[in-house]
Amino acid sequence: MRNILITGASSGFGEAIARTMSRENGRLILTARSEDKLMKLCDEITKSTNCEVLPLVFDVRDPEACDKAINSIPDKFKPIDVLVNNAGLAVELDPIHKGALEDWERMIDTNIKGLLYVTRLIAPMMVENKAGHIINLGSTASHEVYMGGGVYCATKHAVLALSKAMRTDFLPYGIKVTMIAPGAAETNFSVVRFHGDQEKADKVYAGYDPLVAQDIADIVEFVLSRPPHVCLNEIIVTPTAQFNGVINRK
Ligand code: NDP
Ligand code: 8X3
Repeated sequence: MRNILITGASSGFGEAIARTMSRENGRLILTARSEDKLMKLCDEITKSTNCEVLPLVFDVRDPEACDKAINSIPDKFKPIDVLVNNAGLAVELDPIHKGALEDWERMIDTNIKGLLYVTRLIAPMMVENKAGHIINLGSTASHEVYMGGGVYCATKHAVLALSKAMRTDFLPYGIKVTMIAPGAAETNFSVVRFHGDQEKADKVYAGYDPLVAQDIADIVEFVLSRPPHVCLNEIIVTPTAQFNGVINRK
């Protein structure tokens, strides 16, 4: 029975990963800021599976809140076997000379610093246990840069660097690290990027079949089903109509 902690479980990939992994009937720790959405998901999983669920409401950008939340996890949900660092976002599509500091800080603080804060609290349990698996959500933006996406792409390049760093640092302890790098997926991602403008968000996915959250959840399930001697270091997945974040059929 595995203990799995998923950040950003209130929406999109995180929510789909939570539903999929709940079929294992293990224990899930689901985190996000949106308490209502998180509680609704936890209730649903509790009613429909034998999985035990612990909701933790906190902002990954706040190191003290991360500390308090992770330290509140009851022993029953420990050791944490799997950490899915999924919480993240893009804000706007501005060229660097027009970028708003506030947007840059939201992306850098969530996608890089938040991922580090959470990992720093969970990884010692894995090191002590000499086992564990960390899955980081990178992106095709971990490899390419597109117009207006500079700071978001920089944060996802950082996730690639940190995934490699974790893999090397944790190698002596038998901890697996996998970075999943999706291309365009229709979740709440673009709605958040464009401050709730659904029409603008819809245009991102018009004219082709984007990935959906379940595609990523299926990959996580596959990654977590490999035998102990196999570590998938990185998986790049795009819609068939997209080669990477720059070249697509649209
Ligand atoms: P969603 O907007 O649907 O979900 C993002 C999740 O992250 C939400 O649960 C949100 O919860 C959580 N989150 C955001 N900011 C914070 C924060 N400060 N503290 C805690 N939780 C936070 O987007 P996706 O599911 O698409 O994105 C998930 C990850 O996948 C992100 O890292 C994204 O960069 C990456 N990705 C997305 C792609 C796409 O095209 N959709 C492609 C490649 C990668 P709440 O707001 O409740 O806190
Ligand atoms: C999200 C996909 O293409 O918007 O990481 O960067 S993209």
